Amino acid sequence: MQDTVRGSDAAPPTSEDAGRLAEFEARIANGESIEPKDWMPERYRKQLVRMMSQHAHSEIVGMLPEGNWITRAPSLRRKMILLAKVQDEAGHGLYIYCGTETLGVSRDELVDQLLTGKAKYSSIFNYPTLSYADVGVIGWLVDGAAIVNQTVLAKASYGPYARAMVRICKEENFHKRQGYELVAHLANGTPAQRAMVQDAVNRWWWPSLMMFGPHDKDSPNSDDLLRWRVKRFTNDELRQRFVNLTVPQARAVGLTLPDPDLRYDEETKNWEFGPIDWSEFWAVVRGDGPCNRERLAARNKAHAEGAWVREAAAAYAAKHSRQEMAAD
Ligand code: FAQ
Repeated sequence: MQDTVRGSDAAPPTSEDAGRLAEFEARIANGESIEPKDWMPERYRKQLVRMMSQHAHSEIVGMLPEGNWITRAPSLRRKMILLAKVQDEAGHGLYIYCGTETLGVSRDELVDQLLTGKAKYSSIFNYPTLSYADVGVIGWLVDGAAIVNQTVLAKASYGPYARAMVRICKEENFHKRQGYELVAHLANGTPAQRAMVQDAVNRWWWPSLMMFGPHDKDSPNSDDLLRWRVKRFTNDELRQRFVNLTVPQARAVGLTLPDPDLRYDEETKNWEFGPIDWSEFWAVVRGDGPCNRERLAARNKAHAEGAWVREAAAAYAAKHSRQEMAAD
């Protein structure tokens, strides 16, 4: 399994550590950024490796559901947009793997955890993409949810992660806009197009709400992450923010959301929503979602087929380092 971050593996703090911990927490309280060579509690490092690696894996596995439609895009324009978007997700994965490596873990190790099924990645990418409308709805809802989460992570206390998020969020904004533009186009199209996009919304709505993680009371990692300002808001707070932003967008294009309990609360100014099916969420997280096995098989196949590229790149780097040493 991935490195545990549970309490039992932590050595009891020495008085020197207690002083360093107080200094570290004072820096965080002061809004300072923690950088790779700074002292940090082992638990902070492990929490970051856990969360950042899961995030990087999500970006890479997240290429698969939409990538499924690249060869069947309905026009050259749609194909170019989708290609650019899926390629961006690969870049996001690479920035975050690089950020995770600054915490003393190698990318090979992280990729191995993904390929052997030991690592988690976002539940959302274990659902199938059944029509081209799914491409629009993923951009609108899934990238929309990612933006709500990641805009806050751009202020996370760990510098390399926060800086990666700034750039990623700029690109995610383009992703969301292209998705919403496609959704609006279909919603204003023929009855068949309208039915297709409504069906996609019906399938992606609840899994999008699950992206924010379990309810706060069932979120064992939130305490550490909030105390050390990796997270700035809880899972439930960000989920609510997403719902509040998204309901008016659905209404603007005449689409409905599949929740009979959805209603606006004048007092809290929130869109209250119905219960989330957590048994579905945990089944997907455990590996029993509709596409978990397919996704891992696709990543393993791609990794095996890319072996010759990694070998050639390593041979090229070795050749250049020999040439540089000879020239010195
Ligand atoms: N799926 O204690 P918490 C994208 C696990 S966006 C699977 O609340 P935490 C863009 C969690 O790991 C998607 N597992 O955990 C894109 C933990 O298990 P562990 C990725 C989940 O960390 C768009 C356990 O449940 N974004 O890729 C999920 O405090 C379109 C208990 O949970 C990020 O990763 C889930 N949804 O809060 C790409 C953002 N939720 O590790 C392509 C960064 C929870 O103890 C196409 N991550 N779990 O064994 C975060 O903000 C946080 O890690 C949360 C979870 C909010 C995801």
